[in-house]
Amino acid sequence: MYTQALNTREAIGPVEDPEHEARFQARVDGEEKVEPNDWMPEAYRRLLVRQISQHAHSEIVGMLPEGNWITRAPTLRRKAALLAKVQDEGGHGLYLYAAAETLDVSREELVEQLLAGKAKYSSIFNYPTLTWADIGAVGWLVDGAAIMNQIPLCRCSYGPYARAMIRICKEESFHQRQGYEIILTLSRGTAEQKAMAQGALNRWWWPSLMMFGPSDKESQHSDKSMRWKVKRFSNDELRQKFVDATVPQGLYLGLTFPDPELRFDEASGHWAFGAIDFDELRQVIAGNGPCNHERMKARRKAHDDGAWVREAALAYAEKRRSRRDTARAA
Ligand code: BYC
Repeated sequence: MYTQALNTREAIGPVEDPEHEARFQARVDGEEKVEPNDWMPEAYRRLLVRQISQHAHSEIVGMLPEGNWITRAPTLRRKAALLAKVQDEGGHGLYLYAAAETLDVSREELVEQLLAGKAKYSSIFNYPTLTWADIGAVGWLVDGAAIMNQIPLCRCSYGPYARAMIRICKEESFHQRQGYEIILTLSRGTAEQKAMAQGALNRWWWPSLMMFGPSDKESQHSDKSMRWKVKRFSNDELRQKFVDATVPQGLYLGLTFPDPELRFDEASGHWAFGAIDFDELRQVIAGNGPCNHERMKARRKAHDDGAWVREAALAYAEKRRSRRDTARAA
């Protein structure tokens, strides 16, 4: 892939070296961007490959629960918006795979890890979209959580990831509004429509909070990630920001959050919420969520069905290369 051509790191020097590491940390602390050909600690490279590839996989698998409703959207306007949104998610996956490829790993390798069940993707996409209101909830809550997590990634120390995130965040904010508008329309509709919106909030609220990952106490990567300015806020900090931003939006809709402990805490100025079921998150990440099996089956089928496209693209590239070689030789 072309992005790998950016990377000529073999010529740059040893991957573990305290002197280089101190200089690297000073650059990061000084808010300089790290670029593909710069020296970087091997652990920094691995942390980025892990996070960026999981992020790319999440975008691609995330197309499935929403793609499921394209043919059933209630109006042409809703259908066009949903189609564009799902296409955007595919585009986000592609920018992210391209960013990962600048780190000495190929897209083929990453996709293979996903299809073999060895790579993670966001837990949220292992929940089903049962009603049209769920499409609203995915936009409002899932994209809302994604934006909260991803805006700080625009300032991530690794240049290609940070730059990819700028465009992704612009598109995500449009997605969030389209979701909120669906839920707003339903919550101002008939009693049945309002009940649909409430049902979607009931189903998606807790899984959305789980998107931010384990608690700070349990998070394995946060320390390093914050030191290297990949992450700018901890999992719990971002989760709290999301709750503070989202609860007033839900109350404006006249909906009730499925959390009897949710209350505004005057002393801290934050919304306090009940305990998250982190066992459920662990189960979903381990492959035992409601839709893990179905999602992977759909991805494998799409990959197999697309084999002819990849073969045709390779054959076409080979034909162009050999025509160019012949023309040069003449
Ligand atoms: N689901 O040490 P921790 C989207 C894993 S796409 C699954 O805190 P870290 C959208 C974690 O990977 C949304 N796994 O990790 C698309 C690690 O396992 P490994 C995706 C999770 O990296 C379409 C272990 O648990 N967004 O927005 O410091 C339509 C320990 O965690 C989850 C991104 O990928 C989870 N929820 O923090 C609509 C954003 N949480 O790798 C919307 C970029 C944790 O050691 N990623 N794990 O095997 C991040 O910001 C961070 O990677 C996380 C986790 C906050 C997710």
